[in-house]
Amino acid sequence: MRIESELNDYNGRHVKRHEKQVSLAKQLLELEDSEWNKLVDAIASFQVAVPSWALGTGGTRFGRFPAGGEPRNLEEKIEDVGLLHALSKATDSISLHIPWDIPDDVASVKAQLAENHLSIDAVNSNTFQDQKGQDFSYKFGSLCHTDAGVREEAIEHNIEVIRHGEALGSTMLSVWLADGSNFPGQHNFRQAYERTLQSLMKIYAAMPDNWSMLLEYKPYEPNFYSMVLPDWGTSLKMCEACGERADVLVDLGHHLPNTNIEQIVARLTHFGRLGGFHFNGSQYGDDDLTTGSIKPFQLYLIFVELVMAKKDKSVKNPAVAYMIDASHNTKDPLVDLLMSLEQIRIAYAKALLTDFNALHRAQEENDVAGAELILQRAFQSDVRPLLADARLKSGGCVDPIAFFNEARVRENLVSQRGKLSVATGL
Ligand SMILES: [Mn+2]
Repeated sequence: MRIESELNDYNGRHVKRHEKQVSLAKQLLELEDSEWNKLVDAIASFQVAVPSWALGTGGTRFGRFPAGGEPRNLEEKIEDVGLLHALSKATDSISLHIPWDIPDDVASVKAQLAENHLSIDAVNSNTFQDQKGQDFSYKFGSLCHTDAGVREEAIEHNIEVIRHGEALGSTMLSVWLADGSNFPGQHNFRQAYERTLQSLMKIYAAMPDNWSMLLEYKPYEPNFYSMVLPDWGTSLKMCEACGERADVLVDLGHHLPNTNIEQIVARLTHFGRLGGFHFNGSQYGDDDLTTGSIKPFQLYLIFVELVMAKKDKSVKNPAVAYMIDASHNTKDPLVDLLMSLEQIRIAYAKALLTDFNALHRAQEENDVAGAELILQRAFQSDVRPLLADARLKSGGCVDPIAFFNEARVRENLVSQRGKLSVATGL
């Protein structure tokens, strides 16, 4: 979909209002032009991957209500992320899920990625469902299974995912395991851990030297009594046993209610093992709501840890991979993703505005109120003009969602792809 001329026209009609807001924001935030520009550059370079499975409606176990015009294949998924990136300039890569996204023609996929200014983020394996023609079933687990044949099949699948990723230029394998048990007595906890670790080590050994593995934990669901990888500690131990290029992935929805996720982020940064994030919003569990929709303050505190770690020379900083992992049941998936991209950058911008020197002093002096007030001051700031400026300066849209609605993007997609097109994925 060619939107450049429409985009220019839209920006042209709104640029005066934008400039006025920038000038007011500079006064309110007490920023010199040079400080403002530095912030704009930092925000503009902050990119978050969109996964191929988030472009359609997710549904629940009770039903699914297609948005209409959902992407029907990998090419249309790339097209949709290309559109999100053209508007937001905040998502320059797409994360693929195998077997849903096996490319028919690698060269043409690569050409399409280049045309849309995109690259491939992590590739994700899938051992939480059985696929057609599969020899063994994952009903009772994959990498942890008691049957060596099942484990071998799951290992082989992960290696196949690495090969597909290599062909497309990815350098990361993301592993999330549904393995676990539903009832007491079903698993021997220690043996299930050991079998999983041995399987993961084989997958790790099959990765090219420049690849890294991201290991994602989750406390419950689909198994409700125990998960083999329920928490960051287990994930960390397994990563350490696998090798230097295995790091922990934090999915914001994969915690029990009220868990202090920012402290987990600080721990993993401290150990040099924070590999990446899956952003989403959560009220109760793995709700996969819009990022920042429920707990924006927590999101800000997570970014405070990330920005603080980056400033700290003693922190060994692995490259952190950022991705949105959300499911859209009632919102338009593309609008939802634009909202998440905005919320993530808002939290990042507020973290950048935080006075870390003053915070450090307040902490050293045990000034409890002072420390909290420093965070509140940054958190309560309105940083939206900074974000809009970053988008405009990168060639994006001053207001992506307003443009999406005005240009009737969803209606156009429905007329091209049909009302009942259903995206592959979750
Ligand atoms: Mn996830």
